Amino acid sequence: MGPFRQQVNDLEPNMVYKYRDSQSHMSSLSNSLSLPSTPHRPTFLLAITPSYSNMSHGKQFTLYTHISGPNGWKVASVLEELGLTFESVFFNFQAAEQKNADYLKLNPNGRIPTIVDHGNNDFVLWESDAILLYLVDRYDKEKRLTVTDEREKYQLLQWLFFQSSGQGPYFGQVAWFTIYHAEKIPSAIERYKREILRVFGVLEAVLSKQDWLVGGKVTIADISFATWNNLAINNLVAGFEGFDFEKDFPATAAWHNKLLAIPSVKSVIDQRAAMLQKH
Ligand SMILES: N[C@@H](CCC(=O)N[C@@H](CS)C(=O)NCC(=O)O)C(=O)O
Repeated sequence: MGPFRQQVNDLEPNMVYKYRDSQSHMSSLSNSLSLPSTPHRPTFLLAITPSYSNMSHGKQFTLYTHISGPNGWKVASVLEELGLTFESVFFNFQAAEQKNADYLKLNPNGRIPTIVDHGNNDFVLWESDAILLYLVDRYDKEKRLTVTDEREKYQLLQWLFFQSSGQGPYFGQVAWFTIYHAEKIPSAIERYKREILRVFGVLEAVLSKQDWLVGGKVTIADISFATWNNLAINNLVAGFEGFDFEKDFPATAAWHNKLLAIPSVKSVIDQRAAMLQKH
């Protein structure tokens, strides 16, 4: 039991973890990032069922996620877009719930997101882009969010790999060095902010010639970038050396706005903002 945990054994016996955070104030930056900067005080936390997979919520998927983490919301948007039902279990990172021994049995990496597909013998999968691929391969029967041409399939993978190796981890370092790293190291902060601009530059070079990353239509490749980009634009590089998204990266801005107009993408961005406001 962590310092802020209260175990309630006779409530909601099949929920894994739920918490409600009574904390009312966080700085605007930490509000938008993975970890709250001030002490996090859940008013209750349930740590109950021994089984992470046999859920009784009746939804097809369980999604282990976090109210702020862009990678979890990305998965939620594709689940929503494909009309799949899911129950989100939000971890409290401050209480290190993502490192809980039971959760590590599902995801040895101790991070979010992880899904359990109760419609496929409780199949467990982690790494957000692997999850997106699984969802479209198995459940996107009309191949709306993916491609079928062989060369385009590899291009789709190329963008997903670039997102998971070149976008998410670098963008996350701005959050780390701005908020959580004990020492303030301006050169590190600057390096990663510049890396965000570099990634926007890569996207701009491509999107100034085509509307979508691959296949001439929106796919999971585009969607996989949306939540981190949104955080970067509105927060991580906001105000950095006169950063002006629309002016500096017009094609990427137009593409991003088209992504935000997709109901499932807009929905998760709005849900995230509303939850951060509340917590
Ligand atoms: N490449 C992974 C990254 C996962 C990741 O870093 N998730 C963050 C939240 S967005 C996390 O769980 N952080 C908590 C931690 O590092 O303990 C993916 O795309 O799923």
